[in-house]
Amino acid sequence: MIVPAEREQGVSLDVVRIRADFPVLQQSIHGNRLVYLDSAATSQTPEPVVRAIAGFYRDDCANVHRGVHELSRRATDSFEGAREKVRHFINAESTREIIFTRGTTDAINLVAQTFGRRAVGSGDEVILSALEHHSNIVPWQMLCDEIGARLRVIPMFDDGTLDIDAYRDLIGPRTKMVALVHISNALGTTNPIKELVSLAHDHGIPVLVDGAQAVPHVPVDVRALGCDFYAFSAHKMYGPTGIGALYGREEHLNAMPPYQGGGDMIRQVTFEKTVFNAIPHKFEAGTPNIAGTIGMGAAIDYIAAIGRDEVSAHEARLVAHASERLSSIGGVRLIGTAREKVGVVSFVVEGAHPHDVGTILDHRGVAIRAGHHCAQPVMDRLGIPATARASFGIYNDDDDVDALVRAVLEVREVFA
Ligand code: 7TS
Repeated sequence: MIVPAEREQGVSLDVVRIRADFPVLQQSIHGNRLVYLDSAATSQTPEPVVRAIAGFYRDDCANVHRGVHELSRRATDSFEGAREKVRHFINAESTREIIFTRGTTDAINLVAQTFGRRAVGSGDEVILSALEHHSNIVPWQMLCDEIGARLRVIPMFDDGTLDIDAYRDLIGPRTKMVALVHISNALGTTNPIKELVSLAHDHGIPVLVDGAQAVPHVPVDVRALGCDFYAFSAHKMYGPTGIGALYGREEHLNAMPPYQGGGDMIRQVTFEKTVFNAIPHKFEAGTPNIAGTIGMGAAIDYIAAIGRDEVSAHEARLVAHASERLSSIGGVRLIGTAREKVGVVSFVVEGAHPHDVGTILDHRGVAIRAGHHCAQPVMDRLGIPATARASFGIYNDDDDVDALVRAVLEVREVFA
């Protein structure tokens, strides 16, 4: 999508061409061009992904791993083909290490309730960070409450970066699990995951990484990161809702008990005893979201065709540009100013509640999210109830930043 001459000059993606793949972006909202800046919540879906999902229902709809007939064979091939795409996408060693889930939340709950339940005992500790999304807090809290363990939290500085020295001090003989977000959805902070994983591994402690906000924006290599588990959702990376993946190291997955019981996760069932299926099927009870996995595979193909390094560079430039423009507006304060920041720009406007900011922006066709972003502890730590958050994707460009800035200037006028 990038012309070679432009690549040399560091010019960005061909956004006009990319946008043409997203029918949803062709509409106006309240008489204005839709400027979609809420991809951190859910990204939009390009035509090839929609076609792949529709194609399954139109031409190949059947259950997987069961039938001897042609349609079932095709469905199974596409389903397992998507698993291979996911494996390659995060550079896992084997497709046995890729479990399809409903998304990031489902993946983290799976690990907490199977691996976590065995690894963490009464009096033990689970370390999280101050930057976590609720979905990487609540499942661990539920587990700890049930078994009498407790959560320890890596504190963060005012700029939204974690205090690594404090993390070092938190790790102790009672630490049995570490669960950390790769990139913060509320502030955009990129955590030094490889270093954080390695510090835990020095003490033999396993690490789960919440990669929901990382996979759409930066190349991810689970083997290079060294993590034990990595969770993400398709709907934040141009794929469908209701599907995601959990990467788990093979030796862990083999040792873990199943999460749910049912069809497909078994090898043999009698009323006396069940022999479970091999991984990854042991963790995929019941008919899976077949169309979803196929859509997720198509989304991976779509991103790969554009180029992950190119996506990363384009979005880094947009985030820097938006940060600079917004912070130059009087009365606008950026929330989260880490140097390593990806995908999102959170901000507050003096005298205006973020929800009012969001509403005025919506009237100008600019879609952002306003609220605590399912990261209430981040807001509490910074002493604010909420932020306005613009988040970026492959279809955004400088015109979108201009529209955002114009609308925020209007907010300033209204609330001055
Ligand atoms: N982890 C992070 C870092 C997230 O940003 C989200 C969703 C989740 C986990 C949960 O993902 P799910 O697909 O299982 O729901 N984040 C957001 C957001 O920022 N705005 O809406 C959802």
